Amino acid sequence: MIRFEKKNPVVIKEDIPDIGVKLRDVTSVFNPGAIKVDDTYYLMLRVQNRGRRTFFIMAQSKNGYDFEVENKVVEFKGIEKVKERIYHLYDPRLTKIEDTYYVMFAMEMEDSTQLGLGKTKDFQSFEFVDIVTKQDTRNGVLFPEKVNGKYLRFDRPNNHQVEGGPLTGNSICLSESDNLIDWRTVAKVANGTRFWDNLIGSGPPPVKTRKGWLHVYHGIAMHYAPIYQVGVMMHDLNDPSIVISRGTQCILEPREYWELVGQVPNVIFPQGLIVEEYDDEGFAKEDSEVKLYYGASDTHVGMATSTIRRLIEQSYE
Ligand code: BMA
Repeated sequence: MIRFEKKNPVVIKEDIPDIGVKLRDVTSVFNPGAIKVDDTYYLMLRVQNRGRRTFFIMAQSKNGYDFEVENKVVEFKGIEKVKERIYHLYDPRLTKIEDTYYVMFAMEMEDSTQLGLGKTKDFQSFEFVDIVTKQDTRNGVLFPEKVNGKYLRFDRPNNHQVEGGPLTGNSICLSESDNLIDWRTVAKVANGTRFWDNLIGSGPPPVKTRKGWLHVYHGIAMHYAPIYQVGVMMHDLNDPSIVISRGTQCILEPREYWELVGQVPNVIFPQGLIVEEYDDEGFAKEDSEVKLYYGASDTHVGMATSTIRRLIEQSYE
């Protein structure tokens, strides 16, 4: 992938307006969900205040790199039905299914981290749907359409304890659902390797191409201090539990100072992938440019570009 040259990082903490006491002179802005509707690019930003609490704030752009950040926080109506204490919502991913935009995010609660689901039709008012996991899980990404009559998602159960570190995970699973609320794990689809991606989790939601589902993910090298990088694999169109190809090298790693240095150093965390062109049947065109939005060192938002063709190629390299 090639870092966007004109401007990077594309969103920094100085872009976040003063939204009152809780969000004044914030610490960082990172790990955004992204989606393009007609000619508008939307980011759902993860903004962290000085109490290191996370808030979601929407931003819009007409060119994909100059973003105007809203001066209000995203509130999910109905989230008060959750009786357990919620500490943070974080790492949102945006997927359009039929005429609704869904947000899947991590919910850090008293005893575990679960996946939550929200929805909106206009990016102005948001509704909380439900908690959609039963075991500690992060990195949930919804497929943009049903496959064989089922809603699908990739998710990453947290069943790997890093010594002295967080509960994390080393395999991505495929889950299915009839109603987007009750989910069943179908298969473990990919494990971490002994090389650059010891621990893994999905990045942005998968993209439908003529050659299969394109799946960008993050891989963590754990040999010393963790390094978060980006990788790519392809899955069978009719049965996404089948991995057709998986790159042996990362396709983007921390190199710029703003990726190497920050709140958590050495982190590129991909969460939003925008495909510029789809064909009439809804497949991403191979020549289409893609824009990847990522959190850089848990401090800023970066953007890199590529094409569908190149990403598919890299899943074979
Ligand atoms: C992961 C998540 C991300 C974060 C990354 C690097 O486990 O918590 O939100 O960006 O660690 O700190």
